[in-house]
Amino acid sequence: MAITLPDLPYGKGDLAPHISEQTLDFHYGKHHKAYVDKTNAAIEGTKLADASLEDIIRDAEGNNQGLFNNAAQVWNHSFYWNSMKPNGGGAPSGDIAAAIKDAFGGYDGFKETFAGAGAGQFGSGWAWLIARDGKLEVTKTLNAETPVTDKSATPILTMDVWEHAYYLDYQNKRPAYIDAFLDHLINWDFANANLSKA
Ligand code: MN3
Repeated sequence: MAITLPDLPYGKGDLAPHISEQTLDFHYGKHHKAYVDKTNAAIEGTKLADASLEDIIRDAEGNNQGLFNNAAQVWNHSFYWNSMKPNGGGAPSGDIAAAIKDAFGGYDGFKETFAGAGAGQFGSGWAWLIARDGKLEVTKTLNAETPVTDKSATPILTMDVWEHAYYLDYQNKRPAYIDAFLDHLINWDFANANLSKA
């Protein structure tokens, strides 16, 4: 049972003008697909050939860096696509709004902390909103690293800050991409669904 490239939860042009169709052509159609293909090539004929993506990531961590990088990037990108939706962003509603108020004092405090994590990740990586012990936290990870390997964390949202996520649309201006993600793209329905499992 090979790992499959999941369908995007919206059309490739549906996040424009904040993320262009051209960016999704490359980011989903080339980068994400390549991570899927390389993961499948690495597990074929091994004990992990029929394992779930999460089990592949946990097995490869600290043990097979090449497989870990590709498998974790498959998971991280699928989670990232679902962390966005057309006409998303802005202040949240539902249980996530109360949890954000509890952890960050309110939406403005969350924005500042999350944007700081994204802008402050030197080089390639990810900014995350996670739940741990019933409370929200913002974290950042380097390269392919993922909270999937952190047993006490439940991922709520993620933002890709690798240059390939924003360079075609924003060139070197990562903070402009982060602002667009926060103001126009965050899928709070997905965050609420993840929070309910934490
Ligand atoms: Mn990416």
